[in-house]
Amino acid sequence: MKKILIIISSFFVFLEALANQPKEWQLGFQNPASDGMRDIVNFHNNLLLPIIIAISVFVLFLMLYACVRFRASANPNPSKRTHNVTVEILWTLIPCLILIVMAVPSFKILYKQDTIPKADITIKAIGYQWYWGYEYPDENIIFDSYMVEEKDLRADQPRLLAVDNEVVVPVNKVIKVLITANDVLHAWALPSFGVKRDAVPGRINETWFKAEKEGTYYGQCSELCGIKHAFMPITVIVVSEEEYQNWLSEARVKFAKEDIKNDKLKLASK
Ligand SMILES: [Cu+2]
Repeated sequence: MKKILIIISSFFVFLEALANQPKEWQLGFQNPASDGMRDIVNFHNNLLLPIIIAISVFVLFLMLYACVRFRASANPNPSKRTHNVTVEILWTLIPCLILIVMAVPSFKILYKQDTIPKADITIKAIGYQWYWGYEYPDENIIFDSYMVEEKDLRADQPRLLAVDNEVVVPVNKVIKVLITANDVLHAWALPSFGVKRDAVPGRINETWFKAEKEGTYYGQCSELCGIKHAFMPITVIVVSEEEYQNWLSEARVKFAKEDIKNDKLKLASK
């Protein structure tokens, strides 16, 4: 049994290693690029998956056993029994214990995600119908990020995931993300970083991540927000500190924030 579980979970780990963005026929999670996501993947692969498989196999066994053992021809006079105290206590207690076993590591991960370490960089993501706007409040930078249409895609850009202006952050730095929306509910989600938070008009949610590897990471709006919900992707490029400084000096000019009071004015100023 243990061997089968190891084979099945290593299959998922193998698939995971292939992915830096969603892949065709992908099973399991995308490749983790932060400590938080690694916790989630381990929790899923090493605890949830074995429990799910064990319960499924057990229930299947019970059904098959009942079908064969208590079939009409083998059991012409069925039992009239309606209660069995021992069985009833067991099928209440065992699921409770399973839930407790799952809850402890689950809460540990939740609280770890909830505690934001001292941030090196703060960015603000604003959901609009239907694109994301970004702000680097400490750098006087503000820009919009639209999906690249299929006909305009470069060879290295994935369909429905690439954007015109990407979020750029340095590697191995704590990035705090403030998330809000301008019109309806959206959600800023980036699977590789284990990040997903609702973007709610009129309030600011926060989350954080620390990317461990340079690269391009893709996410999508994850709250059904309207007709073009599927077309407001999120692209984060993780670069070295030096490249980040270069990007900053360009972005401070290109995306200089002009009016703090009204985000919409920046559209007119382009
Ligand atoms: Cu949305």
